[in-house]
Amino acid sequence: MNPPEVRINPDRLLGDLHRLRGFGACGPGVVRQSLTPIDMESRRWLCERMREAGLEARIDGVGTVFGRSPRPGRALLIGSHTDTQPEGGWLDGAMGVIYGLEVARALAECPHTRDFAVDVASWIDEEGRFFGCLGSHSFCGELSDSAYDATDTEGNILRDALREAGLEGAAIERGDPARYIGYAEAHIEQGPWLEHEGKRIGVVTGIVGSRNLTVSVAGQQNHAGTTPMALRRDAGHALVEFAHRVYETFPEHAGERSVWTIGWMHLHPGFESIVPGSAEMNLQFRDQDVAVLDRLEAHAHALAAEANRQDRAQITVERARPPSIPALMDEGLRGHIETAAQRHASGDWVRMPSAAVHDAQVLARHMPASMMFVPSIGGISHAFEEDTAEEDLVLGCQVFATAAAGMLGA
Ligand code: HGY
Ligand code: MN
Ligand code: MN
Repeated sequence: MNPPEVRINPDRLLGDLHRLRGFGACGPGVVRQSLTPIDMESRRWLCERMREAGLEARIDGVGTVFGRSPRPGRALLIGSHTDTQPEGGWLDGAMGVIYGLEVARALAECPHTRDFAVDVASWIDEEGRFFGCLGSHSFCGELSDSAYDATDTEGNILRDALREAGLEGAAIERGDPARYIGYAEAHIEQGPWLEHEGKRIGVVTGIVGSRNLTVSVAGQQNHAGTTPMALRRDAGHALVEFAHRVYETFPEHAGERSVWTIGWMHLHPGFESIVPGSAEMNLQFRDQDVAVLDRLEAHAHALAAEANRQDRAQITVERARPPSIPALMDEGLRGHIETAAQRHASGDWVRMPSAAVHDAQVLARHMPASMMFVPSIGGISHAFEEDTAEEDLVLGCQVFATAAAGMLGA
């Protein structure tokens, strides 16, 4: 299964990556949250680049940039996202979209593969400013109308943000799974394993599921001086105690690779001389196994019940948004990535799970899906310092292009 020599253009690849980086550059990182003006500016640029690559490109009604190949026959769909976290790295998502663009160009330039169809997508809002993996959910017909009422942390409503972005009434791109042989996504690993193992390519076997809970506490706002400690119903104390119990007891209920994170805490009203009357925090946890996720979610509720029996502040635990569901990658597509990795990075590749969530796990519910990783320097991501060695970016794209040709039957 040795596909012909499809050659990427490293200068063109790196040029587009750095041009995209410029939209919202913030030191070495990027701030380009979905549907903001800078994000829409970058989408218009990407749309133009897709058209120059011969794709019929447009920005759809939820903000996904979609480039459809005019070539006949079933296509390979390649995608990722170009929106970032509120403090994001320059490669998270962006690399996979520009890889898709470069693969479409490289296959079109190779006599053996010029008639293959490659569609390329930048899915809107993978990072969940409003709704995690919004674009891939929409493309796959999984988006309910209520999603348009989703809000960001400042209370902006998705429906309004789409109108302000000039997308109101624009047609929604709906994927027809019959058009595709499958989906492929390249991404930075965002973790330390490839670097730790001394490998340059990760062939993804499966993607974790993630659950996001909101923990809310109702106490009694009061005077920080005159209220005796024994009489307080201090929501802040109850929340911090709950958080402590999570870190103390989750390991007993977790799987080998489970992770959990408290990303934010709010105490109300948040002044030094007022005992907090209410408080809330998020609790996110991830694992490849739904049974483990169920166990951890049940334990979070058990911790709240245990705390409430002390009849101080009252704790409630509820889902902040629908869970993201674990997914296994397609073995056939994975085999093409492995063949390409063996060809261009013999001995430097490894199979591995994804501890990050990705649009690929949404597409995997509708067609065969695959993912490939390149290393993250220091394993850092979702931070301005996120980076990948240039030679790994170039090698990754070459492996991905050869794999794509193989998937399409070269
Ligand atoms: O959080 C994630 O795993 C993804 O990077 N949004
Ligand atoms: Mn991310
Ligand atoms: Mn990402």
